[in-house]
Amino acid sequence: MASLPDVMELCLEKARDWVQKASSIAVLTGAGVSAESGVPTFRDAAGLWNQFRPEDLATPEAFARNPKTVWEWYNWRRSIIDQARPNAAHFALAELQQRVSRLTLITQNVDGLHQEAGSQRVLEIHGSIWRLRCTECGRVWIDRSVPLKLLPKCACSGLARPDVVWFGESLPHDVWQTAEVAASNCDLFLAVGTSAVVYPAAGLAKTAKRSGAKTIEINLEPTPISGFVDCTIKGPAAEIVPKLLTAA
Ligand code: BJW
Ligand code: ZN
Repeated sequence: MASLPDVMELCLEKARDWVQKASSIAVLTGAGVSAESGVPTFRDAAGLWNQFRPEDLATPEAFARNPKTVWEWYNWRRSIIDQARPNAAHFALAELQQRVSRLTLITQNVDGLHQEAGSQRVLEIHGSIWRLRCTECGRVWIDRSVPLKLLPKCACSGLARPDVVWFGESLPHDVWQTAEVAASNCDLFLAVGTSAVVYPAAGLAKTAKRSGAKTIEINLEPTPISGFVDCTIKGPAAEIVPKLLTAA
């Protein structure tokens, strides 16, 4: 009987083969892809949601109740992300985009590390921690200052909020549409470092599978999508993703 490392090797071989043959790839990344860059995840043992309550910090109601508390938390996270650099997984995905005729990178991350690694046309379905949005006029702008002077205001004097997607909020319509189309039309779908519990992002793997794509998951732990993807590779993203690009 094949041992566990053998099964993993076989899976990696299969995944490499699919990557080499694919002409259209969609990749969904989550916090796990930035973990090795020092950016905290949400739901791991040391994750943000084990230290903070999402209902106090990541809902529009929380911001309306106490914008200063929410902004202080985002300022703290901005300071961590500001020090972080892309890791080997970010760089490998950027390189893969150069090699494949079509690669759509869909990220739930707000840190901007994929773009810093060189990925193009990144679909930030949960927004960006570096963008601000006016709660009055809706204007959006980039401010990379760390720390941000609180409370930030728009030119119209309206209060600004982080341009991220909180629980109960809609995803940016066009960005989400493009992500769904990419998942429906790809021949290979990769889910990297996501717990696959937050919807609608978590539904993209099933969309891809239903449309006939091969599906691969890379994660340290099993997730709700592990049961139906074609292949789960257990391991750190910064080690496994570069291996997908090497010759089989
Ligand atoms: C490693 C690793 C390493 C670690 N290598 N791996 C259907 C069913 C049930 C509920 C809902 C539903 N539809 C909607 C909902 C409600 C809700 C929801 O999903 N709730 C569930 C939690 C129950 N969804 C919403 O409210 C969403 N809005 C919405 O649906 O509007 C309707 C609509 C739909 C379609 C179009 C238009 C409108 C909004 C969700 C917003 C989520 N916001 C946050 C905060 C973003 C801003 C910020 O960063 O501050 O997004 S919450 C947080 O979770 C963040 C993340 O992007 C998101 C996902 O987390 P992620 O990335 O998966 O991280 P973790 O920590 O959970 O997992 C890390 C994984 O990595 C783990 O598995 C580790 O094992 C692994 N890992 N190190 C490889 N080195
Ligand atoms: Zn304004």
